[in-house]
Amino acid sequence: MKIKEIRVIVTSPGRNFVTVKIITDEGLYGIGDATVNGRELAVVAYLEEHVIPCLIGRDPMQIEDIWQYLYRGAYWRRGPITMAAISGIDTALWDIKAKAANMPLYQLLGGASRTKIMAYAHAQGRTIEEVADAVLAKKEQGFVAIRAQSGVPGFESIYGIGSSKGAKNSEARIKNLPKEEVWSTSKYLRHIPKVFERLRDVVGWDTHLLHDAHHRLTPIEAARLGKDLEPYRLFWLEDAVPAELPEGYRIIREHTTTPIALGEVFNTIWDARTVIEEQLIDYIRTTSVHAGGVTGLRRIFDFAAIYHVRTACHGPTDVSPVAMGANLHIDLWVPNFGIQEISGYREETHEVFPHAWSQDGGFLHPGEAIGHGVDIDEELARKYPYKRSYLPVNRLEDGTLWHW
Ligand code: EZ4
Ligand code: CO
Repeated sequence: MKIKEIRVIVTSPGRNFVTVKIITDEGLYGIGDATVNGRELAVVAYLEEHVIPCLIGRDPMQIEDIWQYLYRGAYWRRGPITMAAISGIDTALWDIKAKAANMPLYQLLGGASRTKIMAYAHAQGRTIEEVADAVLAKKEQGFVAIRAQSGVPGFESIYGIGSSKGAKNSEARIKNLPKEEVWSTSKYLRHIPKVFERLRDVVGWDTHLLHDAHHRLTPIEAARLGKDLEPYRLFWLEDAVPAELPEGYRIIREHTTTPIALGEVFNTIWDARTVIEEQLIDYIRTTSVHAGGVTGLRRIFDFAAIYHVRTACHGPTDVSPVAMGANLHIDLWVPNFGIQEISGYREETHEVFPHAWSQDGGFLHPGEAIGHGVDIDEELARKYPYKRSYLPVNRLEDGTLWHW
């Protein structure tokens, strides 16, 4: 079997996605997600100009060799753009291999280790009561784990809480540039424990509660938040501190027993090495789209298992249904599974990416289709052209640029 053609499909059914489609001379094809939210076309150029010409005519069964060729062979290793490109190719190749083997991907990985995949949903609100209502609504839908994000008094719009009315007509919105938000760590740190105190009152103790600090704190601030949240027994505190300095997580660990999750922006096992090896985290949040495909993710997860670190694939709307499908196969197999995030997709997104994976209340399953079970309707995809789009940026009250 030979790789005959590789297409890069850019589509925007509600938001931008970059999808790789590898077609073989025997008619089998596979698809992979290569989306980097806000920097999509950089991956397209990387694939089209630098990766695809090297792969035409190669044996698609040699997944490991192709991975090494694209990783080591580039000389310039790692980084989100390179690794998303490798991820898209790798995921499509695993799709082809599983189809050739006439198996769902999880069988090729070693078979199912569980019958269903626990997922967590997002709940958010501007006020504590709005958050409480949103959490109860998700519980009602059958979720046993829920991430709760709250507005902070005095701020119109922050991460995880819908954009404010004012932002709709802002200059940034009109020019289609990044929206700017305002942030105060001290106000946030005072408010969040009150949110979780109330949430335990309304939801009880059987529902897992999670919270995402979205990389905004310093280690000692994160340590204090973790300590303040201990009475409410969080499932985890996510992305407390940017992990460019992974050793910073030692400070958090010294002070709190709140479990720590990290890794949605990691690209390789090297990014994850210190925090896993020193047991500074409890959940590793890498996914197939940003951490080197099925090949990269499996390697990270096996390494994590040695250190009692469990898996928790990132699953926002910008991780496409293709990567979601691949992640679910890994989730079903991986011995040290923890949880899977699902923030949900718009109807148009489901239509462009028909998938065998399914949701039943708060649990997911990859399905029994051969391959990873996710496809792309290319004709429909063409109806949703790419539109430049950015993540917001964040500033402190005095204008200092901060982490969003
Ligand atoms: O901000 O995927 O846990 N989920 C998250 C996400 C990220 C986006 C960035 O593209 O933090 O909402
Ligand atoms: Co997050």
